[in-house]
Amino acid sequence: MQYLEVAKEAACAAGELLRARFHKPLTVNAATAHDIKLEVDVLAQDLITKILLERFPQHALYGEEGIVGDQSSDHQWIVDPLDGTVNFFYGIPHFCVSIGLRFRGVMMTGVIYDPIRDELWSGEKGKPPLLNGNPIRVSPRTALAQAIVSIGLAKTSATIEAGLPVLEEMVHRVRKCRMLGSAALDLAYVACGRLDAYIEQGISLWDIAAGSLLVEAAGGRVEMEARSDMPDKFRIIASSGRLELR
Ligand code: LIP
Repeated sequence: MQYLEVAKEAACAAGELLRARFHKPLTVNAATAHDIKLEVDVLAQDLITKILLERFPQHALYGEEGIVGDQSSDHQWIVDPLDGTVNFFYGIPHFCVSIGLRFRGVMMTGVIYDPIRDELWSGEKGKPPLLNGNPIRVSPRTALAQAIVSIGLAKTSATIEAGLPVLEEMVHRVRKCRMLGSAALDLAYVACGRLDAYIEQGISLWDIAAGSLLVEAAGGRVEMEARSDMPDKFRIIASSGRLELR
């Protein structure tokens, strides 16, 4: 319980920092064809690291903006301080903070906070997850033709090439495909039944760790596979578990 409460505290504090800097002048640390790295990502991760590791100094942290501590520690926090960075940069109010805790390799705790809609998803392994304190479940829909599926293409031409055939196939089989730009919010939306599935071909652990725990705790299914051709990247299919996606 204490880990969940501290994770929520850290997510809300980082969310407050992001909200205060949204629509304000931003420092760009790096920009590539399909990605942008912002200084605010680093500031948010520093704040999260301070809150988590001051409370649990023996824990490690593995984040998009860097790692802290011995990654072979029993407890490892997996953090994306700003998921949906490109949305944030363009003023699109769809981004979040994602914080997960892994104990000896198993996800135990997950928190995702959308500071614009003030929506906080929280969950622990084996317990019903919550959205702003209310229990959530995955979608009851069983027909693919009625499903809404979010597809991510990530950040490189290799991940785009890997994802386009999935989009091309899915767009004809489901009611609607969406590309929302935040893997963590996609997973949170699957966990509470807004989306029926989320699929991405080359995504990082910090984007999907907390959300994967929430989807499974909400009764859904998560298939995650490390890509041998893309270091530290995963292929993920997260869904309600009620659809024939293959
Ligand atoms: C984003 C993911 C999204 C993916 C983007 C990017 P970031 O994470 O949430 O699913 O398609 O390319 O990876 O960079 O905003 O933390």
